[in-house]
Amino acid sequence: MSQTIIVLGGDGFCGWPTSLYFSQAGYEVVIVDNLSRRKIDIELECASLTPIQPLGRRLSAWKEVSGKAITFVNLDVAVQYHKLLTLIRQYKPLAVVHFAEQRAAPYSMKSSFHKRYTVSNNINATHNILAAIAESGEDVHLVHLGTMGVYGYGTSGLAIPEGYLNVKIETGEGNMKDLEILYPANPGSVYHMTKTQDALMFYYYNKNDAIRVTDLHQGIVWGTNTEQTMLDERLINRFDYDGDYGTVLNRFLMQAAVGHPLTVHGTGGQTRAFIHIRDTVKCIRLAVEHPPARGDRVQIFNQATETYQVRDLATLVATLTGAEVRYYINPRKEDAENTLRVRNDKFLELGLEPLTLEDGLLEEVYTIARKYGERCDPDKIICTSRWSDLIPEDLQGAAVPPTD
Ligand code: NAD
Ligand code: USQ
Repeated sequence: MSQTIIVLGGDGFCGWPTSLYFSQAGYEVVIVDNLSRRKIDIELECASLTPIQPLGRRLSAWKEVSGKAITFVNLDVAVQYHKLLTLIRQYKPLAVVHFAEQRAAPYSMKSSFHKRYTVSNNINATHNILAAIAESGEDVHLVHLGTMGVYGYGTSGLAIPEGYLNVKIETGEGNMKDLEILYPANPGSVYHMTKTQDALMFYYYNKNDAIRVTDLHQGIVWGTNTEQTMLDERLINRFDYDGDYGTVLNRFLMQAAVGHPLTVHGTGGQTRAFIHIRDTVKCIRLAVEHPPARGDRVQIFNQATETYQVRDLATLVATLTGAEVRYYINPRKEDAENTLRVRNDKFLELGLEPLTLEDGLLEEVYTIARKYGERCDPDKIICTSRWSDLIPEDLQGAAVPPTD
């Protein structure tokens, strides 16, 4: 059986450490990436807090350190369909891991250009890979990085199930029928909307072409290093901190490191699901090694290990570092407060032993942020992308702190 894994988006924050993890484990890894994320850094006039190396240098460093080669193919998955098809026919991979999408919600909301780019890139990328697997006739397992955000962030009351929801519907004359449906989609940004569309494409191609698909509904990834990226400075992973691409916990740790107030949006009552990057890579390997059988429906795992309220995270980071917590007008349209419980039994059953915020890794991220703090451009910290024109443009001012 083929031991090749094609990693679409393998130069990115999750894709790079995943590629190294599979390579270390003895798989043949082929990275496909069009380097669009690096080009977006140029557009935003911002760069990773950590000094990530050009991909060629990363790969030669990995060869030097591990003795293992990773192949790189520069290809736009959303556009270069025939090259993608040829690649699948050539390698007949065991699995394709699909990270190759525009993944920042604020970036997707900056302007009509950014909305249209995100839709066109993400939906075409996902459709191209599905169509290519179908046309190739190869039995390839597609593992996709989706998001917890497909479920929405209202307070539903129930622990979010893994993809499917059991419902009862009235069929008339008082008769009830049990149904299992995809959990209703409730996206909170154009980016999240593309992930809900991906889910329908998986449903269709699975039904029509029996493509084996695992969709990983992942929470917010925090941390930066994995065992492999720590082996050599040249292998260092990306650390996004800016208002578009930086995610909340890494941002708070970086802000504390450079002496900026922690930027809590609104009341900080938003509850979100989290996972450390070291658990991300483990989960993806577990998913690759536990594919659904051919003919099985789309397999959905919730890839999250903890839930936290944003203001509690700010308090935690402030306690650890002495940073000031500041409340900003929320640039997003989202519930001011929500509760969230998430089922993650499937990964636990497969043996995942989750890392938690108590495992000392906050300190590790803070140390990295302090080490590279001078690379931070303070002008890029505040989120300027607004969800609606109704939200005031001047977000610099502090808003009223929450009341209990
Ligand atoms: P990233 O932007 O760092 O990496 C994505 C990579 O894909 C980049 O290297 C980019 O150049 C590449 N890419 C994008 N479009 C492409 C295309 N058309 N053709 C070829 N390459 C393309 O993002 P990330 O944080 O690594 O996220 C990866 C995936 O995981 C995304 O799909 C995202 O939705 C999902 N995810 C991320 C997080 C998180 O907190 N980072 C959380 C949940 C889910
Ligand atoms: N937030 C702040 N202050 C900040 C930044 C964010 O209070 O400085 C708040 C936001 O308003 C939001 C929450 O923190 O309520 C999370 O924001 P985020 O930017 O950390 O995460 P999000 O936009 O949801 O997106 C990230 C990834 C995305 C992934 C998603 C998983 O960028 O790719 O899909 O997390 S999830 O949130 O579970 O849908």
